[in-house]
Amino acid sequence: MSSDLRKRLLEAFTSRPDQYISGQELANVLGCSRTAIWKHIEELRKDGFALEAVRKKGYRILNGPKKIIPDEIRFGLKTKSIGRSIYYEETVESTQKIAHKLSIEGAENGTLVVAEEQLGGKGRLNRQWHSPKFKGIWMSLLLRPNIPLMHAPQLTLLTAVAVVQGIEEITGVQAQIKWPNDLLINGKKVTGILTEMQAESDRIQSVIIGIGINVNQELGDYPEDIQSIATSLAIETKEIWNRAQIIQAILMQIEKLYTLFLENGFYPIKLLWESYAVSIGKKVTARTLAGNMQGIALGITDDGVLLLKDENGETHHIYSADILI
Ligand code: BT5
Repeated sequence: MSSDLRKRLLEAFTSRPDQYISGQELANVLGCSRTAIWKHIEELRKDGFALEAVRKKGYRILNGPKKIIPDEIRFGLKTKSIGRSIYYEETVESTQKIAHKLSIEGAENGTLVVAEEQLGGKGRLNRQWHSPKFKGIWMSLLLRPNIPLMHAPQLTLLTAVAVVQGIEEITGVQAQIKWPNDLLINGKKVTGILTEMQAESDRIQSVIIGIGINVNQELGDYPEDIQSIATSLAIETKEIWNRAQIIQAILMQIEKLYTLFLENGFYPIKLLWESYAVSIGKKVTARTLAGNMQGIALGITDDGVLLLKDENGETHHIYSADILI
């Protein structure tokens, strides 16, 4: 389907919200046949747009793609384990919380929790993650890797690479990774990742990877305090995106990279990660719980730890911090 025609069709609808537009008028304005319009409308419907058709009046858009239908994620998903089992709910406190509960109940590796809205979405260090209804991808993936405890943070970096690749595949936009868990487009945050773990003595029971992706928000959808630091795929591309399709692309990438990781270790992931990293080679400030430290971000170790060279030439290992570029 011509994406240009689709875009213009959506523009025609969104410029006249609540109004009916006849098929003939749409065909005239967009310079195509009424059959082409009808086909595009069917495609949009398939993508979850609520489009109403009334005889003699025409078409009207009721709203953008609304719900994520779990079947839409499952359909055509070629993964073996990642996302084969999907737990979906419209409103939750946090998908992380549900995934933790499912983990205790013995949920299988690859189980995915998806919600339309989180009332208590979590960032790191108990910060809030703004998760408005129908606008983004709020999901948690449960993995049961047989790896040493200290390697678990590598899965955050692996996920960041997978999300960059999934987003790029669908939207054509390449986000950049800011160590350890932010994805940025034009310097603003489009995705945050939160990795939590359940472990017993030194054995990992499960790793729960929370992924929050801003997809169809407009700037006004954000609270004021994050408007200047956040962006969404829609803001950057001026298009509304089908979230199920993006989830599918990301799950495929996660499975590919996770298999590579289990077979060959972190090194191949590290190389990919570095190719998308924004902070490497730059002067940054690492804000850690122990205080701020300035220096040049040299790169990451084979374990995924950030290396920071301070002004005295001394190199520090940073395990956890917020990075200001
Ligand atoms: C993160 O924390 O970036 C991890 C976010 C993980 C969210 C997912 S959604 C699915 C799963 N379920 C959950 O409950 N959580 C995970 P951190 O690096 O600490 O960043 C948090 C900070 O980002 C906040 O203090 C705000 O400044 C900013 N922020 C909050 N909501 C945002 C949003 N929607 N977009 C961009 N920035 C946001």
